[in-house]
Amino acid sequence: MMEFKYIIYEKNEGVATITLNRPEALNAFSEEVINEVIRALEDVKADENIRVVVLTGAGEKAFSAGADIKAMKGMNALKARKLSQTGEKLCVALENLEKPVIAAINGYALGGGLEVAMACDLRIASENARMGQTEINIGLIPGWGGTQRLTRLIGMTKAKELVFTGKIIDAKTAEQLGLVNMVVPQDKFRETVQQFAVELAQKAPVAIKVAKALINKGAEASLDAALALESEGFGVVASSEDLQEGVSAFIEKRKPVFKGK
Ligand code: DAK
Repeated sequence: MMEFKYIIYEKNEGVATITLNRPEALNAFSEEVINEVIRALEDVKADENIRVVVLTGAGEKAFSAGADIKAMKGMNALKARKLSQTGEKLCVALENLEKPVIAAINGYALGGGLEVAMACDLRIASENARMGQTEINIGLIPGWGGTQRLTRLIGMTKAKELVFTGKIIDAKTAEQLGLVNMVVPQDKFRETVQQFAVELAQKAPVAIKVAKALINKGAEASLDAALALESEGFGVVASSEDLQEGVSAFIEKRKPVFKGK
């Protein structure tokens, strides 16, 4: 088993759960935390039994209250640059992972905490979740893609409002803005997330992998180029064993068992 100090890494029913585990600091992202999450994601990548990742926070209060503010005191340009690069590396690792990642937002997701949640594919919030790009309050701007990913997710009007004011919104508002996929009562949160993740883990892995890449890459391309990419991806998925299994299962009126091949 891998050794970690700041995260808990578990595997269950095809789902890997990475829990940020510094509840005394509201799971703030220090460089060590980020590097441990990146290391866990490398294991996820190598483990073909793992089909879905859940990223969440320990305790009842926070997913993550953002970058570690205490570590920023007296930070020079080189250290800030390193912190920015490490955080970006994590976000890119989440986006490029060929498996879906669910951010299970169990409380505050502020600043860098929200940015990391936005680099995940889906966001499930508990009723007590609170989200915001609060950097402005300490004289900063989002530095792990928040100005860009937030805008792509909810549009310029609301993105500017959140980034300029630093206000914290509740789970319901986040759902209305399209920032989270769903809101779940707090007492059913962990089990609902796991159930959702297990269902996702049973979907065809090749199709999910290609769909994730197409949606991410397509967002950066012209419609023409993106549609061409979709055709290529469709070709790949159509030649998968998973498709043959899906078709056979349909004809035989049974549940498909996908292998990711
Ligand atoms: N970092 C470090 N410690 C934090 C923290 C954080 N972000 N947030 C909370 N804590 C610590 C608190 O200091 C406190 O520690 P002790 O005093 O007990 O030692 C403990 O967690 C519990 O917090 P509170 O006592 O404050 O709890 P409350 O319930 O009263 O308040 C709160 C909860 C979430 C409203 C409050 O803690 C808060 O406002 N926290 C700060 C949230 C925030 O502004 N987050 C955004 C941080 S800025 C960069 C790229 C990206 C970024 C930075 C640089 N580069 C390119 C260089 C990203 C920046 C950010 O994320």
